[in-house]
Formats: sequence, structure tokens, C-alpha cells
Amino acid sequence: MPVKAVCVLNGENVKGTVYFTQNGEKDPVEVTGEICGLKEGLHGFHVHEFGDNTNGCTSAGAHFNPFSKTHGAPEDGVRHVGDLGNVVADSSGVAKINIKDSIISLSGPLSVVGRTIVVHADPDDLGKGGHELSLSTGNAGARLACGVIGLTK
Ligand SMILES: [Cu+2]
Ligand SMILES: [Zn+2]
Repeated sequence: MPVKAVCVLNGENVKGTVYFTQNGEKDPVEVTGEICGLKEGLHGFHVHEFGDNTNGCTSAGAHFNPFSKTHGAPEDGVRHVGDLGNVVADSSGVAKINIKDSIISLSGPLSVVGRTIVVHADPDDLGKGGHELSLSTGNAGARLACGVIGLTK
């Protein structure tokens, strides 16, 4: 039985819906959906540690990082579990999401269910920007919208 989850992103101007599907425990997670209200270009897209939005997206904490690694690109060996890279918004401000990730899961210790998706104002430099924040956040800037990932049918 596949496991499915969904996340509704809510920000002042940015909104979106992100869907997650995983066919088996060892299979990659397919992440699809759409975010609108963005500035054209790249925007950091991560799973943050906590499913807590009590004080807005800030309460979600840092990137989900159970192995205490440094920040990286989704395809890097050294990355946070929550590092899903960037989404790309077109000239209408819409980003269509189509990601397959083999590190995150929808069950077990690396499950992202109950954690928060954050979309950022700026590009995630994937750890390679040389900024003091590159190896922790990818220097992706403000948190434009966020939402908690929950199970669905
Ligand atoms: Cu983030
Ligand atoms: Zn990270």
C-alpha cells in the first residue's frame, strides 16, 4: 500500500499544495504540486524539523537533520535529510514541483510526516555559495510560506 501525505503552504502572498507518495518503505518519495505567488526564479524548498507553526514559519526550526550533517544539494551524499533543493517559479510566479527523493521517507525514522515544508524568498545555494549561511541553510533567505505535512488517503 502506498503512503500518501499532503502539505498546504500558506504565506502572506505565497500559497501552494504539495503532495507526497511513497509506494514502499524503501522506495523514493515522489513530491509533486504547485506553489503560486512567487518571484520568478529559484526558491529554496526544504523540510524543516518541527511541525510547529505557532509563531509562523519560524517555529518550524532548522532543516530536518537527524544525522547532524552540513547543508547540501538533494543529490549530494552530505546533506540534511530535509534538503529538497529549489523549486523554480515561472514568469507568472508559479512553481510546478516534480521531485523524486530517495532520502526522505513517509514512515520510519526519516519520516517527514508531522514536519514542515518551507519555501524561501531566495535561491538555495546548495551549500556552495561561500556565504556564512551556505552550509546551514543554503542562504535561502526569508520564509515565504510553510505548512505541516500530514497523512492523507
Ligand atoms: Cu528552508
Ligand atoms: Zn539544509
